[in-house]
Amino acid sequence: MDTRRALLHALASGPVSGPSLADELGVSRAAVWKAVESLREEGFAVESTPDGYVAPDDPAYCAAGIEFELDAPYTVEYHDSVGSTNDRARTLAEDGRSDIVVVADEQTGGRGRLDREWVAPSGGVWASILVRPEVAPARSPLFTLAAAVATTDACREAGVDAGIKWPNDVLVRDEADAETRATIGDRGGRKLAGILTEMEGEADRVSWLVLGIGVNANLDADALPAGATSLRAERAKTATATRDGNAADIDRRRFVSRLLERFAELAAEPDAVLSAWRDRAITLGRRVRVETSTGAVVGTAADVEPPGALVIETDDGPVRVHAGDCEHLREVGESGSDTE
Ligand code: BT5
Repeated sequence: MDTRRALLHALASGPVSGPSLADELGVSRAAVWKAVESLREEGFAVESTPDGYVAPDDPAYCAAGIEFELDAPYTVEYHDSVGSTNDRARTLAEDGRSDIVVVADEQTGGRGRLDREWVAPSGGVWASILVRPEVAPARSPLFTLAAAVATTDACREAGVDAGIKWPNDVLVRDEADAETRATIGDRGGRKLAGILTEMEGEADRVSWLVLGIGVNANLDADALPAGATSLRAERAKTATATRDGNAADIDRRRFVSRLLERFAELAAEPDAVLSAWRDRAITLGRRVRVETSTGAVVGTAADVEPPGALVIETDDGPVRVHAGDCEHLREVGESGSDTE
């Protein structure tokens, strides 16, 4: 463990005396002091007290803040602003790195799937996890599902009742209003988060996977595209906002830590991912229309099968789709006309 990491680890359990940490690690006192200074420069305000160095009460949203007390095997690289955290993670992958998470406060060139734009102003959670799992490329969709489960759980812990729309949107259930329906269609709810997975693989093994996760955290709805919502906007609608005074903002540091811990748990146990995904899905049982590269499939979403295919019961029997854009359709008998 490097000195910075060891210092962060030690700070998690109380005051740290510089000289004894230096002895313990077999490094000079100056090296410990340098590590303290570098944490402070990152924004992690280590205090000097008569008992030794002490961690800040309320660590900032920065690399050391996220790594502090993090129970997951990742290093964090933090940027105030970056083009796209996925692009940065891809560069790190090409440099041979792994188990690193790129986090940014703002992205100036955030990307969705199929080169769509992802709006990512300051205040959101924009993160890309770079891993090298020992699995065949065909199993990689399981990691996208795991990222969706981890994101949903972190949103729920933040007090927002999120669910997953196949394959990778995290939504707050809501009936679309007429305008939303006319412009972007009914997604089954307001979009809170999206996931963009990119990978490089050989025939039988994934070389690297980048799971790009974008969560609208402390943002106002008017900074976001139509049909989107944020954790702050949702919390403001509930009692959480009043209990905390006006603090409807979520603690992004804690949020990212929880998301990473949950993702690490699921990534270590890929066989448990599908059932966790089903439990949080809002798509199953719904009438859907999925636009695939070979055309639209319309029917009832019946199940999700390994490694992440949606099974749709159509008039001509079950059809399995592996990728596409999924729209939730109104049930027969619901008011208004179907969008089919
Ligand atoms: C996604 O694409 O939902 C994947 C988004 C992944 C973003 C993360 S942020 C960290 C990492 N770095 C990146 O550069 N990307 C990843 P897709 O399903 O194609 O949805 C894109 C569509 O969602 C857009 O066409 C808009 O309609 C809508 N959209 C754009 N920004 C949004 C936002 N902030 N919140 C909700 N919807 C948004």
